Amino acid sequence: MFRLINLYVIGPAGSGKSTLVNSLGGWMKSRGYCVSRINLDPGIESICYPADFDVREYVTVTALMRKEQLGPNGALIRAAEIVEEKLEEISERIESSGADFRIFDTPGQMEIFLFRRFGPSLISRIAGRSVCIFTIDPSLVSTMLDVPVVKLLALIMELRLGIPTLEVITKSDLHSAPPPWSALEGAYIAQAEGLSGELASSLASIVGELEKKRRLIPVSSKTGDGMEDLYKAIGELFCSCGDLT
Ligand SMILES: Nc1nc2c(ncn2[C@@H]2O[C@H](COP(=O)(O)OP(=O)(O)OP(=O)(O)O)[C@@H](O)[C@H]2O)c(=O)[nH]1
Ligand SMILES: [Mg+2]
Repeated sequence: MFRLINLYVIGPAGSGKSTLVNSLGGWMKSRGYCVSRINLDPGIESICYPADFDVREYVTVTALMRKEQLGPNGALIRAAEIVEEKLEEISERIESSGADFRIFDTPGQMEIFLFRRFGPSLISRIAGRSVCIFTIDPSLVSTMLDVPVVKLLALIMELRLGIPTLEVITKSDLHSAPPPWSALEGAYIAQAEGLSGELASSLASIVGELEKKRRLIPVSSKTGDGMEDLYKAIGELFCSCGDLT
């Protein structure tokens, strides 16, 4: 018997969320799972996957910009408020789909999902086990100073949403994996001075701990590389053998 698992794909703008919703969903379907793909981004123009639920039935950023004379960010915030007002109806509709996995696509301005009530409220309402898949564009981790930024962002996300988080490096067909933090830690501390030097040392130990406990999972939505690894990592969150069946 499969467990119902909600996968919330969250990450910075353009990091490959929507494409991953499509490719991971396709990969799971090809292995016989029943998958439901859900668009929670009211700003998206066109969706690259067959959506079983589309929040744009309720509100779109483009329409709000016109109707309420708002800029794109203001309209997105307003859209999040409108969605929140309809949360009961929306969560009931999402739950009515009988899937093994529900994969949620979220807005590129991730603070809308993360720091407004919309995201955490939705997650707490939807039944099933939930996982955050934090998508990281490899071009954002090209220097040693980038590693702590993404690791800490993922940690903040986990604390804010209260669900386990997997760190996924997308577009692995375009870039090689970032260097391990352990190899860079000394250099990171060495370049900071004064108070920031002391803080850098504490930060380095937190990031080092995070790296030991949570690896970066490289995936490519274009080639399908890493999908199996991601699937296993989801399984390992709930069962040490990694088997979801
Ligand atoms: N080569 C390559 N390109 C990718 C991959 N995943 C996504 N892309 C490209 O990256 C761009 C952004 O992808 P999206 O899936 O729209 O990213 P997103 O995070 O949903 O973007 P927003 O919703 O605007 O924040 C698109 O041009 C994709 O085709 C990948 O694995 N490999
Ligand atoms: Mg998108």
